Amino acid sequence: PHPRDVIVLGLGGMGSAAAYHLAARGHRVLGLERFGPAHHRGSSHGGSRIVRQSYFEDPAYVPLLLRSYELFAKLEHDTGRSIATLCGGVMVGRPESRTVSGSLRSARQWDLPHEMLDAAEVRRRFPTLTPADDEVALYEARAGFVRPESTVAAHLQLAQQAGAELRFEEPVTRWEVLPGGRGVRVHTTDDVYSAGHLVVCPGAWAPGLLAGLGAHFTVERQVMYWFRPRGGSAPFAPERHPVYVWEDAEGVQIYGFPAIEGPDGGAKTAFFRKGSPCDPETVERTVTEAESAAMAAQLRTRLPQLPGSLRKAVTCMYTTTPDEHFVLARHPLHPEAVTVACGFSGHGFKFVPVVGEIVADLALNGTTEHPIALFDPRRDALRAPHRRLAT
Ligand code: PYC
Repeated sequence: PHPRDVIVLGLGGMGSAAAYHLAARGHRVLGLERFGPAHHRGSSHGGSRIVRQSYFEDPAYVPLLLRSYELFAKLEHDTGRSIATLCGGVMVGRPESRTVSGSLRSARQWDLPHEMLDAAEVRRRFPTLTPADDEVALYEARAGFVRPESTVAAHLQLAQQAGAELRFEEPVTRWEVLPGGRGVRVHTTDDVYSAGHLVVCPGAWAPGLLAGLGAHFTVERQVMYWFRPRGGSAPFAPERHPVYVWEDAEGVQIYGFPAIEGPDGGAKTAFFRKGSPCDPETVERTVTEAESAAMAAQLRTRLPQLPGSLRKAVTCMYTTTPDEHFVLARHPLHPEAVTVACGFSGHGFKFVPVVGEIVADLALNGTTEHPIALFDPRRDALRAPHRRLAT
């Protein structure tokens, strides 16, 4: 018998949620994290993440989103923390763009509340946004944002309250399955631990820690920018400003938020899925003037009060699969002993609570009632190098 039932490798967004759900079901959990609690060196920081339900990536995500919204609300209730703000959201682009047509497809298929707005109506309702005449928007009142650091802190708090042992500043160097699949051994810089089952939530460290999957992961350096709007932040207040994903005629997407950090905090914006390949250990954290200028150029015609002045720019990472769908399953080579949750491809955070639930189902029962066929690690698409999806 092992001293622990499950080891969770990585306590970022997904791992913290997994540790909570496993501990809450009464299992003995050890969580291991290379950095501190709710740190800023992975993929779960930056103050805000978009939540939306009319999901342009694929309608198969919608049931997971509906459950995630329920679990975000429960997390707020159970911890008293403020995590989600449903300020509304617009998906903007030409009608045939992936952002607009894909969102509409999901909204129709799942009968989600939404409105289609022409460019003039967008400009009337949201005066900070100035789409071109040939652009439209799908407006979703239930879109908005969640706070990633608060989400992680909330899951860590609840995991500890449920009895999980969480160890920080302790990087995992390698793991192995014991003979006959009878559990796992996990080596860190400090110690060696064993358990009946291992859950691997490695974020940007997937290529090293999950090499055996044989999947192509591209770890991408991304930059988030906070601009103080010209003329002040009032029109960008969350009471009147939506989140947005906005696709141009070339298929390039930007996204952004209201000014959620007070009058001087700026409005956060970034390119969506336009990063450069990096190594998580050596990623360049300095942001150049040329990078900020490229972001600013995207904003001038679309949100004319931006760029205003740059307050700060912060890097983070995506871990992108070739088809930009997640990897979420028992490990195909170690189906008895290991569960994997990785490759969230820059659109995972809104799924954090439901991924925690699914990982607990998989680790404890080998199966889940949630629809996760799209995330099979054995799919052919994972063997090909990453290619930007056509719009
Ligand atoms: O998933 O909505 C999203 C998103 C926007 C930018 C990065 N991810």
